[in-house]
Amino acid sequence: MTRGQLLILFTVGTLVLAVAGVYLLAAKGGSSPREKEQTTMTCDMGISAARQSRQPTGDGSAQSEAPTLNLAAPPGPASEGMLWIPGGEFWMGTDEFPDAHPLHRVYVDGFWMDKTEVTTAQFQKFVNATGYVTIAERAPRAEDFPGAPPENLVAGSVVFSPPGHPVKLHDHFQWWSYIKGANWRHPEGPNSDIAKRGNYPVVHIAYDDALAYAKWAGKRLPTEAEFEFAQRGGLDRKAYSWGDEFRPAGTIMANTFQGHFPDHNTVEDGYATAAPVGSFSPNGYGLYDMTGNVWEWTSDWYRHDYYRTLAAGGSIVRNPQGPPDSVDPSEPGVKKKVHKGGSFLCTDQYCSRYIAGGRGKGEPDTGTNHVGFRLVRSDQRNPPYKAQRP
Ligand SMILES: [Ca+2]
Repeated sequence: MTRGQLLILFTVGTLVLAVAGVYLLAAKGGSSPREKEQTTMTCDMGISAARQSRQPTGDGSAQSEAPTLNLAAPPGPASEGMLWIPGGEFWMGTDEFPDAHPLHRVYVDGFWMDKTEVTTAQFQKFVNATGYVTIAERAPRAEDFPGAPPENLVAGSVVFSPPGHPVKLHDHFQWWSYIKGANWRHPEGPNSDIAKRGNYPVVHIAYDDALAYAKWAGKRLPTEAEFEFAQRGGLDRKAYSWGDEFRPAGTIMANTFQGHFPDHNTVEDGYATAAPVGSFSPNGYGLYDMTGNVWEWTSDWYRHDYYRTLAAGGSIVRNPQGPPDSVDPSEPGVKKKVHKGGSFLCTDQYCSRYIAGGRGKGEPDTGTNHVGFRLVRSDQRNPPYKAQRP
């Protein structure tokens, strides 16, 4: 699902869901509905189905290959709101999804990381200081979206708009709408605001918006490998950032989706959309919401076969920064960056990619109300990575 598809294919909404009940070809893609259904299902079929089709890793030396964390002390005092992530060697990926397979050995240098997702209050400071206008606040240009009806070329963003009844899960247009006036100040559209959401993750952030904030803050987006190393919190190949049990001793550990997706959220965890940052327990490194709440941008391009390419090399991959280009067979021709961590819409039933090692993806110009970000900073002793721009 991309911003461009919604702008071209559907009537732009105000606050009410506007979707067609039929599956339409992606304007930027070329796959048939059947092909698209199959590839989308491969990524989003839910963890139970995925486990039935999983491919065994086959390594017999797990104990000797547990993560090797760097032991050096932090290189200095932490900046406000950041934590030292020691870096080291770990197993990256998961067997649960074809695009996150196979597990492969990765080394990352130590780095500083924001303890929480960037909040609306933090983003407000950036906007106050710079006058920055996010992509969602700018009217889309006709030349960027050929084929879009002129009346659809209005500033807005993509909002989760659940139907009131069960729908087939292969058609994500059933629950995503382009809403006029939705942006970081108005997460669900013009009638919503952030007056009482200063401590919530900022959302409707496109990739370039995150880069602009990062430049102002003197930080950068994490690579996918850095995010995953940090997400695992020092644990080895666990399903979640806290261990293998989703609810250890019945405790809810993250903001995800309960009930029947997408039509009926029972909100057992207390949050139908984003939760204030730090509402749930931190992981082993002290980082909050590394699973669930909102997806987070990384600097890596998304390729479905990237892990297979790395694993084929046979050696430990050091500080990988993603492939040079993007390929997503489920939406050919649409270049995407990797999202990590999952969101408040993740559920065992659908989009289970909140599990550690799972991968999300999104077109750089597409912010939604379940995508945000957090930033990192290199240790000055290590060379900074060059951020890849879309
Ligand atoms: Ca929730």
